[in-house]
Amino acid sequence: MQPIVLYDIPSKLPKKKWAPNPSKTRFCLGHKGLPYEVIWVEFCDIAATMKGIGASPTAGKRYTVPVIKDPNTGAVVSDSHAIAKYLDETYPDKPLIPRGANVLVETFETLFLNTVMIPSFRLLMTRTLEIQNDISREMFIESRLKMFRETRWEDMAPEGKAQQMWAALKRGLGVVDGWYQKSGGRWIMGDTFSFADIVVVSWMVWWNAVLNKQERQEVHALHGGRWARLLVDVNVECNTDLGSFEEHSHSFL
Ligand SMILES: N[C@@H](CCC(=O)N[C@@H](CS)C(=O)NCC(=O)O)C(=O)O
Repeated sequence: MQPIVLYDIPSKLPKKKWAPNPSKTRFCLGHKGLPYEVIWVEFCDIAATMKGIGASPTAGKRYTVPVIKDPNTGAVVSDSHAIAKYLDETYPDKPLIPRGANVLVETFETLFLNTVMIPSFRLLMTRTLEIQNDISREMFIESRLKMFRETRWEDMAPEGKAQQMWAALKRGLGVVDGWYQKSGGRWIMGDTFSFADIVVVSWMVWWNAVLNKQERQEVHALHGGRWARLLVDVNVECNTDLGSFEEHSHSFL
């Protein structure tokens, strides 16, 4: 089998990886044990590169990553959920989305985003600017200001509001902790590992890349250490190495 090509965004971090959506695809490919290689695309080059390979835009008609190009079938697939479905259809061993659970898994991410990410997005975006390569800074600022309907970067997450967003992230995690407690197993679907767990952990890969050490330790200690444990468990399940909360990948101190 020829390696699948994964398009991902680099950063200033030593291992370059940081972005939540491409992380989902890394976990998916790892879970299925499929060989892949990465093509790094700067944030400012995503649209041109994706148009160039014939990839479709995703929600909001934006060109985004992850995108995969599978030389074994000729397929070019955009969007982390569509990629998970494509991988299950084309390489059915070790399913990512259990039969019949498509809608539930997709709805799960919307709920997770609304509960944890939306209330804290602006804070994480301002932190993300710090790890963007210089070439992408301007475009990152411009596009995120437009996305959040702001005109000045300072208004994205001013000090007092940043504290509230940080508190909201932790509160949201408390809700998700409740879901895991009710699941009857260590995964969202009880004893069945699924794309839903990949979703949760992929957003954590982002936090791990942008939060400072103290903040990471705080998340680590929350809910009996659930999040650090889940990150390790998913990495084991997927045979991946996508960071842990102990790893000090970056410091803003
Ligand atoms: N629904 C898409 C969202 C993808 C997405 O937003 N990716 C981000 C990186 S994590 C991106 O490429 N952003 C480029 C932009 O906003 O211009 C998916 O699940 O793949």
